[in-house]
Amino acid sequence: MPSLRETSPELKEALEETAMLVDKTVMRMLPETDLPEAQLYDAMRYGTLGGGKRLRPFMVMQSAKLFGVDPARARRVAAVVEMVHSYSLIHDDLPAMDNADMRRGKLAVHRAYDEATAVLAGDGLLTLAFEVLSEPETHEDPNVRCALIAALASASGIQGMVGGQMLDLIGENESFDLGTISRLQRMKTGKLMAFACEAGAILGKASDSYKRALCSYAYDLGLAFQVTDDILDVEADPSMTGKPANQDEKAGKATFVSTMGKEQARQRAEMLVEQAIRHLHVFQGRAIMLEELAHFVLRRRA
Ligand code: GRG
Repeated sequence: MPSLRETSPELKEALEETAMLVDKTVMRMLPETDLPEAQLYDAMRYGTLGGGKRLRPFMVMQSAKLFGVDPARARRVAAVVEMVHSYSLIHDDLPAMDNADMRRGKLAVHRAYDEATAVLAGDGLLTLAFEVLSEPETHEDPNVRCALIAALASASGIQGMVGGQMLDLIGENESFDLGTISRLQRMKTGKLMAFACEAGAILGKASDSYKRALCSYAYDLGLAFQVTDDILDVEADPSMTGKPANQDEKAGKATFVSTMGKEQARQRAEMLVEQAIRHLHVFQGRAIMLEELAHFVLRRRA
């Protein structure tokens, strides 16, 4: 079993550096404006910047490093993934979905602005993400740009996050078995993480076997992440998570904790992290930061 070791100073530093670089990149893509529609830009910046662990951008930067990708290109894709993730959080918080007032320790976008602005801010982030991927600065080879666009569309669309979110909403009125919960979470959370990990390999034109290893790591890690999310929902301090506790139970959702109990859920998360790390062995120790990230997911309190 993996040990519950402290977050290493190297990982902490690398996560902070990624957050800083990604925020700078997003700010360049979403500049302040005095156009009459400035409120939309403000809401998009508000929903993306300042807060969040930046796990997905970190996955992009680290996987890109494995294949010697130009960090400026990797940063653009890292910003893209964070924009798509932020869009999903903005829409997830809307009254029609999770109806959450708080996100990342501050008012959710629809509370800080209004519902229509939150819908448009999410739409704006999702579409901007694809626009950025289509630009030659992302990669000079149009085949690589197309591959990135296709992979992100599949990760975020009906076979991925959007489909997973639909299942999640259905799950409020139906009791899902463990297999269906796992499929839901793989779609809702795992697929975008898999894109984040695979993106570096796509940018670096790496072999399919490396891509497969990174995706397998991401799926196991994504599931472990979701199991810990379910555990945090029942036991975490809202001042750390930035959102109220027991949301899943209130919404009547079947989770890993409600289905298998907290202790078994914790063991499952540990097993998944161990499995995720095993997929990285093909990199012969060069993916140490991704290994550290897997341990971090197990320990996280937010
Ligand atoms: C609305 C299309 C659409 C999809 C929403 C991902 C998602 C689907 C909703 C997020 C709701 C949620 C709490 C999911 C649990 C796992 C998860 C993705 C948590 C948030 O990710 P973190 O912890 O967030 O990486 P930060 O704030 O650190 O970026």
